[in-house]
Amino acid sequence: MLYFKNRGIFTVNSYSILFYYHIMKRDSEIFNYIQQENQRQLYGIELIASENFVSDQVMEAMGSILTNKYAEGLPGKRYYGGCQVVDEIETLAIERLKELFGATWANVQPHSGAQANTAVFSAFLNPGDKILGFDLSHGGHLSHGSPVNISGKWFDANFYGVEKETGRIDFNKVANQILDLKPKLVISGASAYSRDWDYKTLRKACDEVGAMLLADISHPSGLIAKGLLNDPIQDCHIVTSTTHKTLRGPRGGIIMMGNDFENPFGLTTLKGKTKLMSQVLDGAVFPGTQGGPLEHVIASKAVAFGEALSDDYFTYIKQVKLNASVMADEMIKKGYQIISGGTDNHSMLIDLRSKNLTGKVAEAVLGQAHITTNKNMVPFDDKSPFVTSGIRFGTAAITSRGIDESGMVEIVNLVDEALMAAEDDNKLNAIGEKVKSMMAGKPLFATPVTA
Ligand code: DSN
Repeated sequence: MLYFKNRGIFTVNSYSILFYYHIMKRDSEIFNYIQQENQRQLYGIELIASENFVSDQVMEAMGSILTNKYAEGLPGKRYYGGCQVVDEIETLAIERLKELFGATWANVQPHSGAQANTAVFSAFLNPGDKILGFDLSHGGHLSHGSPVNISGKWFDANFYGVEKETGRIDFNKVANQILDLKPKLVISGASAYSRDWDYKTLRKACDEVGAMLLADISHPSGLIAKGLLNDPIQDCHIVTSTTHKTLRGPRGGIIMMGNDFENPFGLTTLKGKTKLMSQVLDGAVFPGTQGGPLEHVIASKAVAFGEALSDDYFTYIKQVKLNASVMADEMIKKGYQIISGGTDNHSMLIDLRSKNLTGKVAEAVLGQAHITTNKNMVPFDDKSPFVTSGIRFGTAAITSRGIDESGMVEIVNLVDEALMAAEDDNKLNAIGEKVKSMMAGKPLFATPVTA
């Protein structure tokens, strides 16, 4: 039998209460805001696909005295003294991460997913080089070549998208695009794409033109780690990810390599030694694009990787996937149009045009009912990114709170009720009360315990 430990509704654990006590005495302004955010998180339904709730241990490591330590460099090769303890911590983080994904090499220092991607670009590209990524307006990510990001400003960014009829990427078409374009780097991965990726087809095309293949698995990394989606590690030259989405760690980034870590890259050095791709990447993180690593966050990443190696996490992430598929089915039953007709992962993108709603209105209406989401462009959208025709849902956070399939049916009913009451404040407030009572008493991080 599976049940969930409840550690009270004021906050997530006693450590946090201690933390609040100190901060209350020393800075009541900030304490009040943190308490307000604590209440918002506790009583709301969190459906933002890129968010999650971390365990007490993950949070404790992040709030630890490790924040005091400078450690530029890598374990055993630092530019500061006193790194003997953080060396052990960072090494453990790297080893756990490699075990989790079956990677051969890893760097755990990137401060975020966008930083991890920027390090990859700075390692292997020169300004003006051609890159090929998934179109932002079809569900891609800013750091994959958008003109407002360094990746689009410094490189010749080209894009692939989904098919209008299916809402899916046709990987054979992308392979042909790679053969025609001959980019230096191809990026797979998305912020709002609910289907799996064909890394093998992409790699074959990349090999034919000598392109490098990067998989940014920030969204589905937890599902990939546990074998619930295709594995990019051996097929892609490089894999980047955030650590705070389905992986349920602190906010941060990582870079990994599988088969290609010992590939030589670039010119031989003055001493006649050829650099390996992994060495070039290490140098691109520090000193290339970052200064001192955040060792408190690296410790917290290590804790999260340890959790993700456990059977409890496997139970959790399977439930995330099941909850998403139940949610998509229930939305479809209520007449909503899911891009690609469903989901293989934790997320879904919903085109609201058939309901005569914009993403902007839907986000605001659901917010009034304490259901947090984000508006999102849908493929071939006729509205601006500030309005959008779509909304994106994800189940990683709500599953951390202990919600199962029956809870997802209840949530879809509340979502639909709210969207259908878009201009009725009284009704939206009443739905908000139902949401509050549904979430009351559910801890942010509900640890599954097998009795
Ligand atoms: N902005 C994040 C997301 O919501 O998907 C990705 O960086």
